[in-house]
Amino acid sequence: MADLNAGLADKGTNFSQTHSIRCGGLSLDLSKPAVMGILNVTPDSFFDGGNYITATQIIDRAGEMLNQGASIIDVGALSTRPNTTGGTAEEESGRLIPAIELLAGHFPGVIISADTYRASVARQAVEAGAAIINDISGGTMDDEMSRFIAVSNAAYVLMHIKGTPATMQENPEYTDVVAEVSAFFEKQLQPYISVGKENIILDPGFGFGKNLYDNYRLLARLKEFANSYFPLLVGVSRKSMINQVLQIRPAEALNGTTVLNTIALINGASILRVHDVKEAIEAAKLVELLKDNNL
Ligand code: 7PM
Repeated sequence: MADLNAGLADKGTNFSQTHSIRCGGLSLDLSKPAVMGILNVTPDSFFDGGNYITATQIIDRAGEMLNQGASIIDVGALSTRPNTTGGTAEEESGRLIPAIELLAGHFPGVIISADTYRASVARQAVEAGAAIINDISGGTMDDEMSRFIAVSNAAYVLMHIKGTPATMQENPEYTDVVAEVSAFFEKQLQPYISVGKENIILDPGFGFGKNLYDNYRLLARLKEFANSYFPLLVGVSRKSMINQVLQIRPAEALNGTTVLNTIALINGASILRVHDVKEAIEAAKLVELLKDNNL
């Protein structure tokens, strides 16, 4: 993973020394782990089941997550569940942009993340007040995305996916999943390293074109990514890597989620993307004490 630092090595710093990243006009404090709360404004999201559609519901749910300690609200308007195509750009932006405008107006100073792989939607989202673009394709599904992000002040979550949401779970195979995800990061980072963009967050993309064992391999070896210049985001909340092992439904997966979030934190995650903010904050507080070097 040393190569991930190559383009930035001359800056004489790495993420472990910077502790914050710029998100548009805002700054995200990463001196301790941050929690990103998931806010779905889709009619068919797999866990929240299509709640949070009306303006009141959006404000109430975001307010609740902020009260519980979330630093970021991640707004998504497109289902990226396996075997779906998601919907058109118009359907997506028609739900996403009003939600972002509403949140930006109601919670000024709060970091809003827009979950989209489309450059046109990302541009509108930033204009509407989004400070982070969360791209589950890491720039692979829209050639315009890297051009936009390279010149934007918005932070960028560069997530690994193998394939596309429609096909990713068909039969993913890796020789070395950690090496392949690292190589993907290096390739997809190039447009940003070449312009000196620093506010990028890396995400191994749990469940996105990985089988059960690939997901656990990534979690076990997360430290190999955490050594890079860029902070790491982990999203395991109520995912099948928990439900499959425990033979439970997503609604029953909070305890398993907390267990995996704890492991992710111990292994160097800086940001947890979750449905359940309170429990993630608790895990972060406890692990921070464990990591305290004065022990
Ligand atoms: C159905 C299946 C619906 C899976 C939703 C999902 C991540 C993400 C998602 C992640 C980042 C979910 C996923 N997962 N963005 N968006 N990292 N950066 O469980 O792991 O929320 S969608």
